[in-house]
Amino acid sequence: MNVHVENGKIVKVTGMKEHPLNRGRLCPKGSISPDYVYSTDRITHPMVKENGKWKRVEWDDALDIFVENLKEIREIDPRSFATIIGMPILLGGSSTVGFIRRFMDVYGSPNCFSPESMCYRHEIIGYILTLGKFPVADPENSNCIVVWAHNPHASKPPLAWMIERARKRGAKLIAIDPRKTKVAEMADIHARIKPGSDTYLAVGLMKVIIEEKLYDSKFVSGYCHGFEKLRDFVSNYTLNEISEKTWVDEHTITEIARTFAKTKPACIVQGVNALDQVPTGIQNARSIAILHALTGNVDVKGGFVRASRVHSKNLRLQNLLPDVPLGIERHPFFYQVWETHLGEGQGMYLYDAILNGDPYEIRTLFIAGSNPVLTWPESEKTVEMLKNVDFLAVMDIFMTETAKHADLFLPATTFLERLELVDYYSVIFGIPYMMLRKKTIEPVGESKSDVEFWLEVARKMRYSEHFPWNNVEEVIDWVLEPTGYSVHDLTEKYPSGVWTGEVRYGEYMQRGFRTPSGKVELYSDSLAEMGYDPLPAPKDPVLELYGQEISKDYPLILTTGSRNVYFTHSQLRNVEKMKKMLSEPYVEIHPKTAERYGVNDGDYVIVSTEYGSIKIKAKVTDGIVQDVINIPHGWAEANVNALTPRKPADPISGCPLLKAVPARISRA
Ligand SMILES: Nc1nc2c(c(=O)[nH]1)N[C@H]1C(S)=C(S)[C@@H](COP(=O)(O)OP(=O)(O)OC[C@H]3O[C@@H](n4cnc5c(=O)[nH]c(N)nc54)[C@H](O)[C@@H]3O)O[C@H]1N2
Ligand SMILES: Nc1nc2c(c(=O)[nH]1)N[C@H]1C(S)=C(S)[C@@H](COP(=O)(O)OP(=O)(O)OC[C@H]3O[C@@H](n4cnc5c(=O)[nH]c(N)nc54)[C@H](O)[C@@H]3O)O[C@H]1N2
Ligand SMILES: [Mo]
Repeated sequence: MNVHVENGKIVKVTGMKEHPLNRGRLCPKGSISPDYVYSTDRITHPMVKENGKWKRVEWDDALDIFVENLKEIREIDPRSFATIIGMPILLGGSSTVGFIRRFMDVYGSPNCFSPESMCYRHEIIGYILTLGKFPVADPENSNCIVVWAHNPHASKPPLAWMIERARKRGAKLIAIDPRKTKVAEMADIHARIKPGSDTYLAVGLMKVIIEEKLYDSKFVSGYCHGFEKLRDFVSNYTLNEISEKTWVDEHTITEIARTFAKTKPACIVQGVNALDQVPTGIQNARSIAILHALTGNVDVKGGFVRASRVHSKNLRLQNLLPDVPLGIERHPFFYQVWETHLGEGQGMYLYDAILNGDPYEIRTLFIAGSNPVLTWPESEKTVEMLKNVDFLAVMDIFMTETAKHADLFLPATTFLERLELVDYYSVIFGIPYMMLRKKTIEPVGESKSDVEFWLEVARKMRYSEHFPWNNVEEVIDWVLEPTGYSVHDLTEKYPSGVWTGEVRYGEYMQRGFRTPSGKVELYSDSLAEMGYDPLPAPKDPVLELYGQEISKDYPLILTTGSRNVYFTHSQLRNVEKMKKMLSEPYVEIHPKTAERYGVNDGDYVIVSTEYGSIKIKAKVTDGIVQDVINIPHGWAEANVNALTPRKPADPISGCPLLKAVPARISRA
């Protein structure tokens, strides 16, 4: 976006027409950036907690406190220092994430965590295990788009606009969602699926495609491994059983399968987290990759494609590490799939380490750009964990529910007050593009950018060998070196970004698939060797994790987190303009379900699970399927994560269950 600055102050932001992704449009969150940057709630100086009270300190003292603690811990066991970084930092691109993690590599702690423990990572792993790479759907050029567990009008507007453009030129559209999203309203077919049953539906689609011989036999025989095994496997399921499990009728299953297989090219746009947060998260992603492969839509324009990556230098020094992170012995693919290193631990294992010293103690925790009290599951335990750690440092812009528990508060700049390399458009959107996010104003108050903070910590730790840089520009120039561009180029010559490669249509014909078999792994020997299901075996999350009895006490299914265009997770509630748009959280309930419990629209209800209860306003709507309730996350006044379990649910990735939790409601 274009940021208009007058006398060192941001006065407004507008869309940037030349940007290939948003093409000049902004979502409401972009437009209100000045309110966010200049919010009077911002904490703009470092603070330490003394006898339960915050005390303002100078940066140098704050840095000394932190560094002394790190030195002490390193003597005991460097692994006892852990970091959690959240979305704003992950979206800072490789020069920000890699930088913080390089520090951990040099320090000697593998214990890096992020919300990827429950988001997106699972999709990446599933696609790599199946295709040896991580492609994305290409709706812009597609004639049949399946939007599966995704609500891009709320969560990824540029993608919603791509789908709208495709729809206008006549592309078919299919939505798979328990809720009536905008995409579902636009769609030819809307499968109102039971949450958590998606692997069943995928198997049903494979069954129809295989048994009706709608698959691309040339691609399957030439480039797929394990077709016969998959064919035999899907023949074990009847459409009747799949319909019972998914609440999608047989006719609709068949129609989706036929439409998807017969329309060329076709693609499936997988949501960013809903299919992850169930026991079959990896298998869901595998299923989506398999459906593209069966129908010959891999590496095809309008299908499932990959764009060339930005060839920048990697800041990580993982070979210096003494050990793998927490959770990885149990879930090795979460850390590494063949030659692809994913570089962090499974955060659900932090709880036992901090609370029980299992398998060893975590003594110091650093959290930046994340608000786990509201965004991580089982918040009662999350709070207990934050209270139990010996030393907690939080770097944030505001005094969040998480920061309240800190011993040290470090004030961060917003994304408009620092320099960053945005080099992930190709990975997320299949657009081979790179752009520098400029520092538009000087940091507000004494706030520091995350990378500047770590540069200073590295200096005080005397890590000059691995941190030879004097400032962020030098870091980014180092990262950019192989690309032939510099910070200067991207600021002066190409301020709106540069194209960095192309979309690699037909890639497999040149280089095959980088899997052990060299083919698309419909059947995965790698999963079989580790004792996991080699085929996308469906599981009912409730039966798998709780057993049938639970439904006596908790008969409803709670899905959580559905995005809203005005907020990002727990953020922006303190921006008046946004709070006006939506002032209070709510639980969505189908009219028939509401009637059964005597609940009217606007009533307050108590929603309970085995993990806790919250009081929340009821929104009675037929926009949600019967017997399912939906609650967004990120609201301190009704924290849905008080209701969610932290226990790893997916045996392959360790992802917790956030999308199909047994629940009940009662009148408040
Ligand atoms: N405005 C805004 N945008 C965001 C974010 C934000 O907080 N605010 N967060 C960003 C992040 S980190 C992420 S991960 C993405 C997430 O963005 P999306 O992937 O769009 O995720 P959700 O809105 O959680 O869920 C998408 C849809 O999945 C449906 N769903 C729920 N459970 C199931 C299920 O079991 N099966 C199926 N088939 N569907 C189900 C929900 O009803 C919802 O309509 O959004 C990103 N964009
Ligand atoms: N029940 C349930 N829980 C969920 C989800 C769900 O669907 N259901 N979704 C999950 C998903 S997919 C995700 S990705 C996570 C997201 O989880 P988090 O990443 O923890 O989400 P946010 O609430 O956006 O927290 C970001 C914090 O960073 C601060 N911040 C902003 N910019 C900066 C910066 O530049 N530097 C620093 N240091 N701080 C900054 C903000 O003030 C805010 O406090 O939530 C997860 N939680
Ligand atoms: Mo996410």
